[in-house]
Amino acid sequence: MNVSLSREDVVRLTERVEGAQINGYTIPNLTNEYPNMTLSDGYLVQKELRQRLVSSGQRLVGWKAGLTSKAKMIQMGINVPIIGFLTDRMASMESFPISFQKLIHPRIECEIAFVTKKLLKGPSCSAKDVIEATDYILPSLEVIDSRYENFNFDLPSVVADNGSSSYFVTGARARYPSDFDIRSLGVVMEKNGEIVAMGAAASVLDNPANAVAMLVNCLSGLDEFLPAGSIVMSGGITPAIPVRSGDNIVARFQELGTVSLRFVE
Ligand code: OOG
Ligand code: MG
Repeated sequence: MNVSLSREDVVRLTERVEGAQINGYTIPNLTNEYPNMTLSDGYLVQKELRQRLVSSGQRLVGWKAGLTSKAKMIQMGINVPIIGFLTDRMASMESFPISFQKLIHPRIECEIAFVTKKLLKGPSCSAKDVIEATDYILPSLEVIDSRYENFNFDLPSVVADNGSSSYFVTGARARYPSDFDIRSLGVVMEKNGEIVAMGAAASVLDNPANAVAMLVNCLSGLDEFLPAGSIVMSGGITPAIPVRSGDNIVARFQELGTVSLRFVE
């Protein structure tokens, strides 16, 4: 691993990111202060953050892949997929409006979520392995909220901020991945009744199952694996859409039904 941060630096940066996440304020990119910070350093900070949240009582429920579609890579100016972790505190429900109190500049993404029934381990996990280990797939929405000013970041900084993770919501209609071709699933996203984005699941690394395989192989590089019963968000299909208090989002997925989300003060 190509790391430049000392243990003290990792702890310091984790506290900085954690403060910004909990209280909802922005911080400069971590690379401003540590220009030699690498991608591996970013994952060290992310791991420290995960361990702190877990020891404070949050439960690890799964992982997320990010920057897995061209649309997202172009929007964010980074062409390397990333991963982040998901805890029970990030899970929200469709019927439960999301409060803007601790949010900065949230954006919404529509994604295919996978729920696994078998352990998956890298370093050579394939899309076929992922499909075999998948219990079912769900339509989902992710709320991302970068802790960096103007939603601008570089790769080590966004990884340290756990891939901008904020909330995720899944829809109720579970489907078996063997029942259809995931690649051709279409999705239409509406904000306050107007179509704001649309796409097909194939935009995500040609098949969202490839994003899950990438995630498992990335986990292996971090000496981790994906336990059975994990939820995995495979990454935004379309560019992320900014939202404000009062906005209503509905994502209509072909075959998977709809997922909706409302934002309040
Ligand atoms: C990074 C997180 C990207 C996705 O689905 O691509 C992500 C960001 O864009 O802030 O969650
Ligand atoms: Mg996402």
